[in-house]
Amino acid sequence: MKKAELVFIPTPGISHLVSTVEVAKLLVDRDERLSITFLIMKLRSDPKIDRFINSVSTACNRIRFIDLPKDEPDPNQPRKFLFSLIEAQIPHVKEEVFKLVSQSESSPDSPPLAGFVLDMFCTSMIDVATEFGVPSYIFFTSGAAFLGLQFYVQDLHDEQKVDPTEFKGSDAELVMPCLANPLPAKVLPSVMLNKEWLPPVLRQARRFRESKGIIINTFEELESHAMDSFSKGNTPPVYPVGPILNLNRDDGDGDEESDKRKDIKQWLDDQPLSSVVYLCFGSMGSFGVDQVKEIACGLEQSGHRFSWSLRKPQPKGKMEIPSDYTNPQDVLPEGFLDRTAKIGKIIGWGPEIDILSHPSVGGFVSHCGWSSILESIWFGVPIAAWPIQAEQQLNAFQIIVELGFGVEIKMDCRREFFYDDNENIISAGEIERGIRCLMEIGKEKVERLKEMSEQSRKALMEGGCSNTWLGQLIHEMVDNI
Ligand code: UPG
Repeated sequence: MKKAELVFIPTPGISHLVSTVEVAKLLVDRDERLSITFLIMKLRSDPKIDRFINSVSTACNRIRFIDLPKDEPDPNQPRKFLFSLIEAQIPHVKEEVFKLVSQSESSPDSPPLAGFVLDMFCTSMIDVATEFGVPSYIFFTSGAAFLGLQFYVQDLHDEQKVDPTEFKGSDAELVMPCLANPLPAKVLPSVMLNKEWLPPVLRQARRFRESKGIIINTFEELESHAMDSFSKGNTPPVYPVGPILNLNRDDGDGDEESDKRKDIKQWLDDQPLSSVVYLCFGSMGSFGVDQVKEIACGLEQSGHRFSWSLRKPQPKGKMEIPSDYTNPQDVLPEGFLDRTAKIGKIIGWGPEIDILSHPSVGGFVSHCGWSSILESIWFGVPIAAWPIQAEQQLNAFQIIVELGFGVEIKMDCRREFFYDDNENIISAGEIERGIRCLMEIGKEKVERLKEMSEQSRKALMEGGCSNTWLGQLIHEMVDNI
């Protein structure tokens, strides 16, 4: 039997790490010839990440994890931090891969190295794979439309000599192959409108083109337009193998996290069917005190039941997961907790999968991170879009305009990468309106969402699109070496 070893290199953010590990699980579960070594970049110890990694390495004996040496962020260069962290790891990656290759050469039982699977931000490691004479695959944790947009912007810049940053503040609408509708320039991701960030975005897209294939966390039925555009364009093969979700979260037993989980479940069990609006803004999602007060007022005015993942603002200039408040009343309007005691629950970091899968949850106010979108589709919970950063404005456009099952808090909302005191405040009135729209969402949208939810489940079943693409990917990775 021809065996093969893959080296996976994720970036440290929890959403990227978790979905990269989940795709590795899909691969080893599907084909017993495969084994995978993860090289993990650690910023600092995070119990959530540590627990997740421990549970996977205990459960899957063909996936193992090696920690790369820790690197501390340069507080003066928060924007450059991710890329410099990745660059700094290149020598350590070479060292670990060298050990792996030497081991496989000296022991007939060790599988030969067949390739690298790199997080979308780790394209500089393509050169390392080339040095070892193996191909690189990219794992793209966002949707196919964002991948298509990156190729479109790079083509616009390199071939048509248009500077995309000139679209900042413009009313232009851009027609591009990866979307069925014209994209208003005001929902272009900030990185594409910013002179400092554009060069790495362009570099990334150019390097994607050098890879042997791009594995993507989506499914054909969700993004058929974007997937068609790849089959016509000048790109490497794109493998949509999603939705890749971490549905069986194991939080251990008897610890703080599992007690919290039980408490939230108990509270949701006591609420009527589809009555609760869940608010959560992703792994890095938090707001300053002024915005928190507006959200509280908007919620109260809407009169709907709620479960709110309220967390402290990210420390300025640091890539840290925001922590929970010890005393949320310190930042909420006076008397808010008493007045809403019977209808609301402030939860801090919460078990999103448990919440979205609970029948009492009827709507999700979300920042539109790609994993949250896939999770909400899977469980058929409609989203009110409140994008913050990264590619989230585009994701909001997709669910509202392209797919027609999302509603809007504000589709073109954005703020600086790292927590910014001068964030654009969304008023309580806008939030109240968005929540009402969400909780009174029309039948047609609900039907469309339900249909997509069913498709997302079918995609992973035997004979489903993503399941078939996964088979083709493995064939490419193993049979052609
Ligand atoms: N989550 C929880 N509890 C919380 C908050 C988050 O379980 O209280 C989970 C959530 O279920 C999801 C993940 O954390 O699985 C968050 O992922 P995602 O929704 O993708 O958001 P981000 O963490 O913000 O993800 C980053 C980028 C986003 C991008 C995504 C994938 O911010 O814009 O789409 O990575 O590339």
